[in-house]
Amino acid sequence: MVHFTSEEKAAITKVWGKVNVEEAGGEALGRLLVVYPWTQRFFDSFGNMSSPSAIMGNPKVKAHGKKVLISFGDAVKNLDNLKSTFAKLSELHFDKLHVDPENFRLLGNVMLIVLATHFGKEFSPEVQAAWQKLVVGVANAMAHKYQ
Ligand code: HEG
Repeated sequence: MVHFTSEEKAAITKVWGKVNVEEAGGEALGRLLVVYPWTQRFFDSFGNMSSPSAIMGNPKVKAHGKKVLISFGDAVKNLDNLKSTFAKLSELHFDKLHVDPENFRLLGNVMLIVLATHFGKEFSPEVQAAWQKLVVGVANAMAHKYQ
């Protein structure tokens, strides 16, 4: 289980407060689909994903990315109990959606890249370290109900 110091919590919360979930969510999911094309198979109802620009401009990708990032925001509010926070979603992704949990880790890494590009110097090594722990914690929590 990941544990966050009060400094890490402060660093995570500060950055999160400035994240535009609509923009960053679409960008993170879009980049996941471009960088790891096999992840597109989960979204075959999303329409045109024929090129990186089609993916990044796809309104369904943007909408779903926003949904995922809003849900990710629950992690920021529940840093001390990620497992219970994501228990229901973990079950859904396992039972119904059949998403391989490795993809949660990939999405977490893409999230870090998006934050780094948006925040530049503000995304200092210490801030990155705190966020890195968070994305690992969320990926583990999302994988927790897999059996
Ligand atoms: Mg998932 C649905 C959250 C990673 C594929 N995802 C959802 C929903 C949420 C969510 C909140 C809507 C659930 C509902 O309708 O009740 N997803 C979520 C989080 C994370 C994640 C928090 C990781 C941190 N999801 C993820 C990844 C994939 C994926 C990596 C695939 C590569 N999610 C997926 C699919 C759906 C959802 C296929 C259903 C989409 C739909 O048909 O509406």
